[in-house]
Amino acid sequence: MLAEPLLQRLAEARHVVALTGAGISAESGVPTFRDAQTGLWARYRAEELATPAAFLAEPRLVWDWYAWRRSLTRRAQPNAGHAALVQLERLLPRLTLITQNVDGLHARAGSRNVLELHGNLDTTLCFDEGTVVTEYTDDGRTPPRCPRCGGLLRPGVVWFGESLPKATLEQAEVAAASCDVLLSVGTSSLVHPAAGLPLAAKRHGAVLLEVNPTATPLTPHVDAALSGPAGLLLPELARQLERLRGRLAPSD
Ligand code: BV8
Repeated sequence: MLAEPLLQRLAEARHVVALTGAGISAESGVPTFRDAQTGLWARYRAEELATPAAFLAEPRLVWDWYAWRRSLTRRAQPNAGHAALVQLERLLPRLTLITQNVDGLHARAGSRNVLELHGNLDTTLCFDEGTVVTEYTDDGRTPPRCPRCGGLLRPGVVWFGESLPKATLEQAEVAAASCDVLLSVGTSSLVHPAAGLPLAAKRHGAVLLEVNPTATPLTPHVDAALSGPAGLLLPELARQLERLRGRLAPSD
């Protein structure tokens, strides 16, 4: 697990950022973004479907893909990795959780301060107006239509080629630039601008930790690469921190 000096840096951190990707939800049974797609979707690559062009070309196909993913995430439960981040939020003076995931599992696990960079599967937008639609009638047409303008409805996620929500991205950039430790968990570190946040943190003097069973483009830049599943390593990290806290408690 984490070497003592780095654990000490984590224990003394005033502000920690956790950046998560699809890997933290893998142990909840939610396929990662770059897992080979299965069943009906085996012939498509996620990056090909998660674009405005794909939606305009095949609205029913893309809507159904997101409906299928929504059905998976609704059945999924947060796992020990999500729970460990809730525990770290309690153990640390300040934890900012930035996620690329759209599955809502961090909030369901109890994390409070979550920045969803790429939106959320449970939000629905009017494609033409770009506004949130909370209620609509399902008249059998797929995708359903906007009750206000009749435009196509779409999932409230950020597609490739679309800008991230401005305020959320700014909050994430400020957090990365001001944290003492950044923990990158379960992300292939390929998608920008999210993938740039750990290096921005490092440029501002933060310690970089990575939790991932495989190496990523970020790995050469981190202070410690914890190789393994988040569901195992994050609870161990929280336990190490708690034990260290216990040792420090009398002199606190
Ligand atoms: C934008 C929502 C301005 C939709 C997603 C700079 C350089 C290069 C390219 C670009 C750049 N700036 C912009 C781009 C283009 C593009 C991009 O980054 N392309 C990449 C692929 C080259 N970015 C954009 O288009 C972004 N928009 O920048 O706007 C702009 C506008 C026009 C033109 C240019 C710029 C928008 C990006 C957002 C796209 N939407 N999701 C949906 O979900 O359908 S991104 C999608 O990928 C998911 O959100 C996912 O989270 C994200 C990243 O994937 P990961 O989370 O990392 O998941 P992945 O499957 O890849 O990896 C899983 C990892 O987990 C693996 O490493 C695995 O080893 C690990 N793992 C597995 N099991 C476990 C585990 N880890 C721990 N425990 C386990 N048990």
